[in-house]
Amino acid sequence: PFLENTVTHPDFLAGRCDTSFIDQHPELLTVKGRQDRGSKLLAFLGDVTVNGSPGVARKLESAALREPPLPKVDLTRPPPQGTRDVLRAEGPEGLARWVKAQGRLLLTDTTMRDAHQSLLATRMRSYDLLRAAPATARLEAGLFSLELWGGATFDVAMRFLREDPWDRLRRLRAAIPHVLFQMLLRGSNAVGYTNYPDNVVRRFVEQAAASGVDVFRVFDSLNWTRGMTVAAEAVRRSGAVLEAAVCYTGDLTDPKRDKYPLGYYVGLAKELERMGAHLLAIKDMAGLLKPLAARKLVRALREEVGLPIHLHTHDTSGNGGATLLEAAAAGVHVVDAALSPLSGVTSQPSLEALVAALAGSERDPGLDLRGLESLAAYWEAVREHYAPFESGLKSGTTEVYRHEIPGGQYSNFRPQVAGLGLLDRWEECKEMYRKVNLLFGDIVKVTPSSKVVGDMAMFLVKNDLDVSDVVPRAAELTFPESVVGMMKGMLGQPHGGFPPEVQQAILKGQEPITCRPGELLPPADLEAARAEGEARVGEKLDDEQLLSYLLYPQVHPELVRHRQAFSDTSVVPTPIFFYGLAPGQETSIEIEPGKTLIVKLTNVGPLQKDGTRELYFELNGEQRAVTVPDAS
Ligand code: 3PY
Ligand code: ZN
Repeated sequence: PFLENTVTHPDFLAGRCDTSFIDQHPELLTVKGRQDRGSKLLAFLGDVTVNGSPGVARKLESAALREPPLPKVDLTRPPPQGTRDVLRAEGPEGLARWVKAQGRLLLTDTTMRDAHQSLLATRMRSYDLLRAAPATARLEAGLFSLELWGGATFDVAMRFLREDPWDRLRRLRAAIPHVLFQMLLRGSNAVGYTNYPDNVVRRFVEQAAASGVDVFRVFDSLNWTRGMTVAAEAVRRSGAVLEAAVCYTGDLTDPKRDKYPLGYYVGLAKELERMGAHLLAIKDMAGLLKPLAARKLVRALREEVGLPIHLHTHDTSGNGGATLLEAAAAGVHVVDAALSPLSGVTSQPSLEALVAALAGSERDPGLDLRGLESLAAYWEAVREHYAPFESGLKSGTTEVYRHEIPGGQYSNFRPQVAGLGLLDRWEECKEMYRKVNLLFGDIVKVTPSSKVVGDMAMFLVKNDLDVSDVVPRAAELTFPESVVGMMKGMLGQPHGGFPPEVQQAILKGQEPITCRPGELLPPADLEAARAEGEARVGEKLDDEQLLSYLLYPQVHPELVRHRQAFSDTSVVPTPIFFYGLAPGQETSIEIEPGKTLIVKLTNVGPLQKDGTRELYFELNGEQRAVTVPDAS
């Protein structure tokens, strides 16, 4: 019925049948009854084999990719106890006391979130995360936490990987019961790019805590603490750990850059302490915190603030490891690092290198290096599967001290620039990013404020303009919506305000707001949204799905339609998911524990007059044919 419906559909006949065709026409699949899971997966495999995967510009040969070697660990023994047991026994305040009482340096492994966000455009699939989970639970039992959720992963999982971020969280939680799970929450922007109504932010936090998040790193993209209050309260009420972040920008070692002196950070940290934070994060999202600045900052915060301090940096300059060691010497309690194959440059510094550097010292993290190396061998092979998503940056660069592009944005900014056909002007785009930051008054740049600076930089380069054109030529220019929104106050208020002449020019007479944007948004009617979402996808939405819909009302229905058409494709091995099969190639897909499909592509038929191809498969030894619209 699927094929019959498809090839007679008017859009299809008119050639409007790119890879989103099926997503937009789920009715094709339901008109004449449900298909079994095997057929749906074959339809998916046929589609990716013929049409490729959205966003994959360069197709790899999936058969040539090696199988990532899993560490040899005894999985019959339960994973050891860990920090989550401390939280359960002592509560968030007790956990904070426990952290302060440790002499060893505690570590957070960011491999499963920021590392791939910063190196591979956030494309790491649950398939690869889940396979590593049982070994991680055992070999990294001594970590402070695993950062594995939030930031851009929520959006990218749904939009590009076509998988459910909640499902990822729940399944990782089941496999790793004893290590704290940490997520990155963008204050009132939650895991999105705009402001959400307060009740949506609250419900999101409650649900994330219920589904498995223990530690919420909450930040505001302009360091505007008022923008963090709703999320912070919700985290505390849920019984989870509130790790409130001060975002670091500028340069504490440069007396000429005096907009953000030590006192600025200490003042902010005290505000966050008063807000009820259990831990304080220094969030150095671009890797601007030089080693000597880290020493100064950690010392000052230890003296002036009672909270345990958790440092997050990026290794973009190549100085990240030195920054962590200086911070460790100055008494930081926890630091972020990533397993070596996903460390370095725009990601975090290497976790194993840090463990090795501190071995035998009073800050020895106490993790087994050999065990970490065996996990690293797995991730090294996994990374090879994601080659088309590499950002292209091969080595550290001190340029970051000038352009100040966050690590998590860098791997996305370049493809955006390429998408606008501006890659040959990449150097100019980075320089424009720097100039736009200064035009806006030298602001904190982290999602979403960093995206606004990036949008403006691309806008100016694309239109052959300079920052000096913005004020005099404002009347004739249509600035990006995100830029207007930020100038209007929709991301909150920056330290010192926006330069008034720039703000007025961009707003063209609109009045900026100074209140918390969430105060202007009426509460979302959750049950009405649920009914609307259910009507759009033709199935029930549970509380998790409702939140996905509230945060991403366009993307979530596409995810559901993808599942309706193709079933849950998160079970497909990564090389096949992105690059499809070649004739003669076989793969096995475990659709649920103990239930495996063996799929072999035997042949790909020629292009038919109607724009389709016939693909011939063997599914568990049985011949099957699939007709796929060829979008090329
Ligand atoms: C995010 O918000 O996704 C970030 O990683 C910010 O650094
Ligand atoms: Zn980061």
